[in-house]
Amino acid sequence: MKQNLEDLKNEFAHALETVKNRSELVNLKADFLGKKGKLNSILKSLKDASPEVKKSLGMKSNQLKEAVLAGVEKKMTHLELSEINEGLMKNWQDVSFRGSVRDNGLSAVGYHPVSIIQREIEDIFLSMGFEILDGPHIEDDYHNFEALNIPDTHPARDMQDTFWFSDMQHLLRTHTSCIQARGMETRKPPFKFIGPGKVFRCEATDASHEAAFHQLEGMMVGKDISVANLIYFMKTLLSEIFQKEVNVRLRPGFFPFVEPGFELDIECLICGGKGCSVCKQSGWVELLPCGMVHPNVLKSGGVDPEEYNGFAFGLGLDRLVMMRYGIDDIRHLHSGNLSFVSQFKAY
Ligand code: FA5
Repeated sequence: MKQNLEDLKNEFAHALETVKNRSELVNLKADFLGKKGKLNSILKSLKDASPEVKKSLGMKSNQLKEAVLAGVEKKMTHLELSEINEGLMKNWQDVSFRGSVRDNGLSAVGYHPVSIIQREIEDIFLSMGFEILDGPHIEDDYHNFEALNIPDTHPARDMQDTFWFSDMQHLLRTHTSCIQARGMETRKPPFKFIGPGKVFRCEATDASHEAAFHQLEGMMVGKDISVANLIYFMKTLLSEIFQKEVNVRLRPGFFPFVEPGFELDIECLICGGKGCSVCKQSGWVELLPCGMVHPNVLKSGGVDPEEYNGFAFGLGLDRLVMMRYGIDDIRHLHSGNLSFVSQFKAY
């Protein structure tokens, strides 16, 4: 019987060497230690042996059992490591290897649709003699509000929910109209410029609202500028962008920095004016608030309102993009999804 246990030990050691994977190992373990396994069948044959024999062989069989368990565990660790290494070798990539296609972010993906339209508008206004200005995202209270005829106590401050810095003097600009304020400070009339950029409002998002979105400001200051000039530039802009007639409506709008002020809405091109989540079932999308620059704003910018006047507008770029491409939710524009961006024609 002792010999049988000795033979079983050798048989196990030999079988263990030939095991190639984890399922073979599990089977081997069952074959030796399972209920109907080889060790148990030896032990069963001991039932009629004397107590001394049972005692001595019982000890030996326990030792064998422990040796089998230890062997299985060691082999299992070895097999697991080999599997991991094999997987790594199969998926190995030389990260320093230079690919045959170089993607500079434009060939495969293209410009973001907001950039495409922004550049088109910049070209339209450059061709009409406008300058392109930039301004800081972090603004001061003066340029975002005060210089635009919105003093500290003015209720219009609540029209735009502001992200303030802890000093309560600086903020993330809520509109590109601050570019007007800064542009006037460094120019003598006549002048005309546009100022595109990102703006920020502490607002809940929905199909047509984002907390960070894009506007494009425009301003023209000179002598005898009229609402007719303003409407001419707005119409030129829209017909160039859409390359077709679009239905617009002009209605009175209140902004402290213009007088009179207007809201130029475009008929919703997502639903054709029938009503949808983008136009909030109204059939119209607020796109282009505008108006004649308020004399107080001209004064703050160092321009004499007795001699000069002008118009200003603040285009909602994201909504314009949505209308042109038929995008039914503004959040697609900020999703960071490259497959979404790659649908749009590069500039
Ligand atoms: C303004 O921001 C004014 N500064 C515009 C202006 C400039 C008026 C010059 C007169 C003269 P308003 O808050 O309405 O106005 O925003 C302008 C446009 O930005 C809106 O018509 C809309 O197209 C877009 N817009 C406003 N809020 C959001 C938002 N949360 N998400 C996306 N687009 C928005």
